[in-house]
Amino acid sequence: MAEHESLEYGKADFVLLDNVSMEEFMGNLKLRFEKGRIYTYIGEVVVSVNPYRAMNIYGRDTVEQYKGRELYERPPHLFAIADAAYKAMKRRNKDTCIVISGESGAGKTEASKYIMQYIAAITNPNQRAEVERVKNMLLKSNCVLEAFGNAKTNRNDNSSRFGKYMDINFDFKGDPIGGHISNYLLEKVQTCQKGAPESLLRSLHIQKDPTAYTFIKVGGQIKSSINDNADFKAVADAMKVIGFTADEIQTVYKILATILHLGNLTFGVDGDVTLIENTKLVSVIKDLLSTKEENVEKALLYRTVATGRDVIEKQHTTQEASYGRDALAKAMYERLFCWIVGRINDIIEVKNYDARVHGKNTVIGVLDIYGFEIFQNNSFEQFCINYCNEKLQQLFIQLVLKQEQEEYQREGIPWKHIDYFNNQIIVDLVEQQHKGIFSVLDEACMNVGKVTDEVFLQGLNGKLAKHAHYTSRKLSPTDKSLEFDRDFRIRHYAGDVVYSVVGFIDKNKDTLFQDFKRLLYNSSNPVLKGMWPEGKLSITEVTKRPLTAATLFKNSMISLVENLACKEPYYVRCIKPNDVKSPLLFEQERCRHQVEYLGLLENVRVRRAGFANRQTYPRFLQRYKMISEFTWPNHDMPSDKDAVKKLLKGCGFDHDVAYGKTKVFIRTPRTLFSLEEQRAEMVQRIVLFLQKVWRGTI
Ligand code: AOV
Ligand code: MG
Repeated sequence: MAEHESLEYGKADFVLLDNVSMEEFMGNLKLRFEKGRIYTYIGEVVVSVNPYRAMNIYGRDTVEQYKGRELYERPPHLFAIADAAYKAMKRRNKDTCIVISGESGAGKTEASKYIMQYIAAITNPNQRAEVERVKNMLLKSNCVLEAFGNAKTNRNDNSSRFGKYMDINFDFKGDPIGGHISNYLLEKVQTCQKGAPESLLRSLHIQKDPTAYTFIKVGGQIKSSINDNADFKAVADAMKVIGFTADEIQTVYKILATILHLGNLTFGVDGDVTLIENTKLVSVIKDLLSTKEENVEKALLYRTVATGRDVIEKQHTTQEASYGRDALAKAMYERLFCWIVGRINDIIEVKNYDARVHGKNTVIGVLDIYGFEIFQNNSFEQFCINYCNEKLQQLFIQLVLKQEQEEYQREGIPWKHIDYFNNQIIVDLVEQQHKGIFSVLDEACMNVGKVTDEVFLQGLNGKLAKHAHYTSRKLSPTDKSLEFDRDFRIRHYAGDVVYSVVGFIDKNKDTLFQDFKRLLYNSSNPVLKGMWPEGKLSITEVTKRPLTAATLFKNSMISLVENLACKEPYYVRCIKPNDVKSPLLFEQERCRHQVEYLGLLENVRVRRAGFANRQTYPRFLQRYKMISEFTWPNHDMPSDKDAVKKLLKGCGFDHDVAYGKTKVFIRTPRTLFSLEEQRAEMVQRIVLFLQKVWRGTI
């Protein structure tokens, strides 16, 4: 427990509160925030409050203070948790992960960057060039992914519109040798014009004024920070450093430009012929896509369909053409983003690592996802994002609240159960086979004939009418928060969210006409062509129904959680102090709500009643037997458990431990630290002794 700070800053660890009550918790959180102490522990969990101002606590000098230290030796900090994860990985050969959670704008992405920066700073003491290169690429990849995957929202000016999990691989020396990024569902077309130089804009036929582009206007506010130009350069440089070729970078620009131009395309009719109104744009687009004008036109206006053995070309209505245009823009952006992640992975993945020579390669994973969000209008994307947050909360419950308590029970340690809200019921509501919302959605999409959002909503109402966390306008007609017939509401762990069903079906099917895929595949630009391999298939060869967006997302979440659960987890719980991005304002009610739904009070209770460390008796003896005459070199007790008891009693630590059936539980980290110190001293003495024997002085 951190005891190194003056009490004027409050308690550095919530476990030290006199009484574990909401009032005391909030009092401490507020006091520390106001004193500029944005981090506080709950045991090994870091609670972080977004300061909304630059803090002078991430520099080289701070890194030095935390390097190699134990958690409780320094004031709470992200660096301490990063160091703990690093030590666990290095000393015990464990794969670890750092899970950062909290709602939109709470500071997750910033935290993930500081953690990466810390890991980069403390590794590679020998300045090996290859390791330096890898570190540089890992850091730069952040910048590129943010440029393409973040956007301004109502909740956060730099909101992550994709989830990111990054594994950093380490060699036996503890130096980073590579990495892998998994990305999760990118939300929406939110391209921002990134302050490109005039000459480039001209070559892409892009106007300097961002309001000239429909997609930028629709996509929310225009990101007009004064740094656009510098940002652009940073991204361009980062791509170069990572190893994107000039052709690849050019193609990226061309795709972005195409997407912007597509947004301005409009359709009209002449008699019964659908046509493109601004044909000049088609000519620009065909150049950007390295294809022929007639191909672009045809793909936008016609659809090839197979009816039995015949293949015919069916003309779009203007409405269908607009739908196709938007789907194309979105698909191109999403594919571009995934392609960028894939390219980065190709480049940063560990190569030539031979475990037989170098020992086990271990990883630290850092998870930074999109936080829980509620907008004015919530759709499929918010639904997925909020489900993702439910999954992570469930993991936290499993690992921190549930398993911990179950272990005490199993081991026969006296324990009074601590209650908490288990959100499994909401996770099931979304993902359960047959009955869950995703299943109902997939079913509705598979319907032959009537496939509409309303049919989906009827399905939900039919299956979930009695569910405590689900309701809809139809089921609760007098409920004022449900304004429209299309609304349904989920009671999430972090609050109620009203979703509109409009668009769920389309977004779930996520279909892009094969004609577009073929158009892009037939480009004479090999980079673009490479992004669309399925364009190779002719219409008669495309038979398999692709997995829906919901199914893909659900599967990716399940495997993410499985992956995290088999690592040693460290948690950062981020809190957003206010809605106005103020460094001064601590909105009591807002913060209390977050403390509540994050389950932090329960976390303190479990932690406080619990034990910081546990080890099986044989393992404990193996490590510490040398510090006691009763156990060194061997003990003559009836069991290892008795031997451990004798050892700890002899050292005077008996009061701070509990003896379970198979494990010894140590309450405070300080005790463990003392044991470690005594062991180190003993090792030193033995080494000296052996040296003397060797030199013949004994
Ligand atoms: P998020 O990742 O949790 O939201 P960010 O990490 O992007 O939130 O933080 C939002 C903003 O808060 C940043 O752009 C900074 O201005 C400020 N901020 C956060 N942490 C710090 C810090 N430690 N020091 C100074 N300023 C900070 V989202 O991605 O929307 O869920 O999707
Ligand atoms: Mg973020």
